Parts: sequence; structure tokens; C-alpha cells
Amino acid sequence: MSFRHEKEKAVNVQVLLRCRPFSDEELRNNAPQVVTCNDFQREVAVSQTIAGKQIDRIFTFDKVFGPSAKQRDLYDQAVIPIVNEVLEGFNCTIFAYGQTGTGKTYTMEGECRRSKSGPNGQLPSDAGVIPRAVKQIFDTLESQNAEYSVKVTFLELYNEEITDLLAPEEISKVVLEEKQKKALPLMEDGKGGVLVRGLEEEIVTSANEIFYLLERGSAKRRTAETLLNKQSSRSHSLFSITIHIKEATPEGEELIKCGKLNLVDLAGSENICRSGAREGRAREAGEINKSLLTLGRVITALVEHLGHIPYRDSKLTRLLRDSLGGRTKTCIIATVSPSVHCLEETLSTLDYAHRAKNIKNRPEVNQK
Ligand code: ADP
Ligand code: ZZD
Repeated sequence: MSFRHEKEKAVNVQVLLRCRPFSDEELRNNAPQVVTCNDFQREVAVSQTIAGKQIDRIFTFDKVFGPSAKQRDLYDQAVIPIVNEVLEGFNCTIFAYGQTGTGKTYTMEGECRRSKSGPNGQLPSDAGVIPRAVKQIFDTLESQNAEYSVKVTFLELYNEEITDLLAPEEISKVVLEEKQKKALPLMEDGKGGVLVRGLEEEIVTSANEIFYLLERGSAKRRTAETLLNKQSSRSHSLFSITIHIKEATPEGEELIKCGKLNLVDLAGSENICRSGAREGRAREAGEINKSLLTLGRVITALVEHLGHIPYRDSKLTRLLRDSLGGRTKTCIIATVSPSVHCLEETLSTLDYAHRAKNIKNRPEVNQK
């Protein structure tokens, strides 16, 4: 079997489970633990007492990261290989899915409360997937001696409206409200994909340049949240990094490899429920949930092999269509809390994530 053929066979979406540690508050309240992780067996068990009987449900995932797993463990074990594939010319997507407060943003972005940036280009230990991937990409590119170019975009999707987190404008309430009215439109790109018209595409030459942009993006998001009373739990964010590498073949021909990495921090999964019953509560709420609801419906349609996949029903699924049953390699990180207080949402997240293991993609290298 040829190399090319080998690489183009169907591969399942990879699904990882991460359980955060107890928070200080949960520890103070002695919240009972209902989730037990066995990282080596890749299993997670949820214990419930129903009518005086203890019932355990056990789920198996591609990888399991229990409460003691550090940012670096998750990155080294799960993300390094994905970023290597991006550098080889694949498109890859990582989604974080779970209830609000379970660590989606901690996993994808991380925190840099203490040391903002360690000495000589070291990242803080709480840095998440985005800064670590940025560093791995530049470390690799700088150590090879090929010509390359890197560009990034960072957007937020709230209430089916796209906002650019990298757009440099001054932030004022007036400007923001103006922007809200004419949020960036999604357009067909004529090649079967979509593009966000007017989205700032920053061409960057170093990891530090991206960190500067992220700082601006984070500040902008915080201001927007405060001014518009947004709850970040209801918005999705999408950070994308695109790499072009120029290579010479042994025959002296020029080859351009192009890889793209999408890092997606989804809205809190409690914003929908399995039946979708919360949908009609308010028109606004219905709009907020549209992308997350559609994501669930797309997954259902894919795993049940239904004829019609409703990609076009939401902005999120239009933007990430290729990641769901397409030519992108996809990984979902499901996040849960260990506490009994989150039991119902935890079971819902585990069922959702477990079902997503059945999605198949056909990753293909982009090469010109
Ligand atoms: P979400 O994005 O899902 O709403 P956050 O990322 O905001 O959740 O996490 C909620 C809180 O839990 C934060 O204070 C975060 O620092 C903490 N946290 C989440 N996951 C972990 C983890 N794996 N290790 C340590 N702290 C965590
Ligand atoms: N989660 C933090 C940002 C927040 O919500 O503010 S942490 C990382 C990826 C994407 C955006 C921001 C970050 C983040 C950061 C914090 C402050 C200023 C810039 C960037 C970060 C965390 C650890 C290492 C590098 C960047």
C-alpha cells in the first residue's frame, strides 16, 4: 500500500477526557467525588447511588487525564503529535467540550497569573494548548532551514455573530455596539469552504508576536464581556494558525506544504440539553444555543449515517465543517468536574463525547 493511500484512509475523531481537580470551594464543602479516572486503562468511572444501590458507569476514551495531570502532560501526550502533523501539511482541529467551570479555557488557553512568561522563552506551567502549540511551531520552524510563513486569526462566536478578537480598533461602547450590528459575515469561498469577510489575518514572524496579539485579544474579550454583559460561557472562540512551508524535493522541485491548526473553546455544554428542551425558553437563548445545538445534530447525523448533515444550520458548523466528517484530523477534549454537584452534566458530557468517537474523517495532506 502506498504512503499516500495509507494516509488517506478514514480515521476516527480522537476523544480525550480530562477531569479537573476539586476547587478550593469544593474542598471546603467536602463535596463528594463521583468521578474516578484510570489514566493507564484510559477509563473513567462515574458512581451514583440510586435507591440505595451504588451504580458505576464506565467509559473508555482514547486518552484519560485525571485530576493530577498537568498542562504539560496533556500537551506532551496528546497535542505534540497533532502539531507535528500540522507541520507535515495536515489540517487539524482540537475542540474543548464540557460544562462551564470544568476547565475548557484552562486547557485551551491556560492562565498566566503568576509568572507572565518564564525566563528565556519558557512558558508558565499553567500555559494551555494555544501558547504551547505556538511555541512548538516556531521552535520547529526556526530549527529547520526552510522558508515559511505563519498567520493567525482569533474570533469569537456569540449569538451567531462573529467578532474579531485581533481587530486593532479602539474599544468603546459605541464602537462595540456598532460592530455588534454589523458583525463579520460568513461567505462561501467558491472552493467549497467558507471565509469570514473582514477577519484580521495577522502575518507573524515569532511566537512572541503571537503572544502580544493574544494579550490584545484577551483584553478585548474581557472589555467586550463587561460592556455587553456577555457570559463567556455562552460564546465559542476559535484560534487558527496557518503555516506555509517551502521545501525542495530531492529532484530540486519546489513544494509548498500548508497546514492549519484550529483550536476551539466551545460554549458551556449546559447551555443545551440532550432533548433541546431549553431551546424555546427565550428567543435570545435559542440563538445563543444554535451553534452548540447544531454541533450535536451534526454529530448525530454523522454517527447515524443520516443522508443530510445539517452543517449549514449554524455558523460554528459552517466554519468547522471540514473537521466533522471531512479531511481534517480532529480531536475532542471533553472536560468534567469530579464533584457530585455536577453529576448530571458530567454524564451528559461523557455520553456526548463517547458518541463522537464514532465520527470518521479522511485526513489529507495539503500540497502544491
Ligand atoms: P471553563 O472554561 O470550562 O468554564 P475554566 O477553564 O474557566 O472552565 O476553569 C474553571 C476553574 O477551574 C478555573 O479557576 C481554572 O483555573 C480551574 N481549573 C480547571 N481545570 C483545571 C486543572 N486541570 N487543573 C487545575 N485547575 C483547573
Ligand atoms: N485564559 C486567559 C488568557 C484569559 O481568559 O484571559 S491566558 C492564551 C491563549 C489565548 C489567549 C490568551 C492566553 C493567555 C494570555 C493571558 C494574558 C495575556 C495574554 C495571553 C496565556 C496564558 C499562558 C501563556 C500564554 C498566554
